[in-house]
Amino acid sequence: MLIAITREVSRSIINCELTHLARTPIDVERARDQHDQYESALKHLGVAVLSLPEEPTLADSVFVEDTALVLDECAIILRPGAESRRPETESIAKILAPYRKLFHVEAPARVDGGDILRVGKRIYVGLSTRSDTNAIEQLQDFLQPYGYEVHAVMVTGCLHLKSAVTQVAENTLLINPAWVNKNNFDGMTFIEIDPSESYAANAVLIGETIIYPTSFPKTQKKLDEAGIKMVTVDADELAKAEGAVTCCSLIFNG
Ligand code: CIR
Repeated sequence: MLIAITREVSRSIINCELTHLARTPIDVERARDQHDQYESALKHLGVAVLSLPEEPTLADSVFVEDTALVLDECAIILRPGAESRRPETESIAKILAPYRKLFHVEAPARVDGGDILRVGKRIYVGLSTRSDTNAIEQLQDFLQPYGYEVHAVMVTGCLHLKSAVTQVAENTLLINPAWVNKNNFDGMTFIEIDPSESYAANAVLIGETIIYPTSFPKTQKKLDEAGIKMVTVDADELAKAEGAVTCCSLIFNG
């Protein structure tokens, strides 16, 4: 059975980290309603949702993806690139401990889960403002014994690797080629986002269906035409905090 760890939107989300967007007011209740929709979409797809309580003082704590990498064999507790986000990992380590052997990325290395894209046994790690080569070396040391290959990928113009590319089918990536080069991903086929929808490359794949934001109709049409099945959710309120759909869960086999 698939399990998703999620966390309620913090009342302090207005103080979130921002890198590429200007600060605009965020309606906490609306963000919470949209987050409920997202959890319902996960449940609809047969995922068991473990919803953690709000962390009132941790502004970005809804974005649980950035705190850990969970694989079938182990989990790695990450060291988020933004200092304000590092206290988020403690509660995630506690909840993951019964499920997996844990490794920890050690200082001074920095890496956000938003920069980690797993495709089968390949782990792509974005070199971004949040993630560095020291962390990539540590991930390599943890994961080589389990047969994973770790690849560094340059990203430009966006927060995370998964702002630029995510998996939408077994061998298919949804990509914004302005932010990441296709040559990094040998053997994959690609669906390009519509160039007028820069943030459209982030989707959550569950089985053969994606959870996808309603904000990108042109890219949605391309996905439909490619035969990708989807459940759509409103996600524009958390997008003001530079969060997308992958950011709001940690999904693993229970
Ligand atoms: C941050 O800048 O850390 C948050 N405001 C947004 C994090 C989004 N997380 C993700 O894409 N994995």
